[in-house]
Amino acid sequence: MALLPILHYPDPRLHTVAQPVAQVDDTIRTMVQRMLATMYDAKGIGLAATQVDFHQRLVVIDVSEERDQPLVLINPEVEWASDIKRKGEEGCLSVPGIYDGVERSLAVKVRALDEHGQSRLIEAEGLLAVCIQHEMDHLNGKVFVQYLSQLKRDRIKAKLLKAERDARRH
Ligand code: QAP
Ligand code: CO
Repeated sequence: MALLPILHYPDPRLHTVAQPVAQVDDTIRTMVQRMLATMYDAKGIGLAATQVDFHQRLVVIDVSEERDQPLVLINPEVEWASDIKRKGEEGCLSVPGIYDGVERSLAVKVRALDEHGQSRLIEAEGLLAVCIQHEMDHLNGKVFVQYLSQLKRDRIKAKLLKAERDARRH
């Protein structure tokens, strides 16, 4: 399965708000397969379509140790989020090598379509709940570094732009 290039922060395309998937058809299912392959190859636990420059509301996740429990969320909507929040360490395939604390709801209930177009209610807590919130942010054009201070964000931007420059000079 062909891998997809992942956009890196501060690419402005990461701030695009994704459109709803109109129909779960073979085009979407192919995109799901390519996104899963890309996520597993990059050793990620979650990937939103926005990160591969496809601006429809589609997310893939696998938080299992064995990397054999793919979760596909199409047009996800939060039905409920716990008022109790906790700060946890996050990273992002679009922000390589950077990890910092972000506050998220401890648990969420999310309604989404699966790859067959079936509506499902996902009740998540722990790492899965954090991952779902992180990936749904991407669909709204939000990257986790936007929760950090301006100073940290500026440092991260500079570091990633330099890394990109150095990679290109090779
Ligand atoms: C989002 O992130 C997430 O910097 C998914 O060098 C992260 O898969 C949700 C990754 C943490 C909850 C907790 C990051 C891989 C993967 C890197 C990822 C890297 C290699 C990030
Ligand atoms: Co991310």
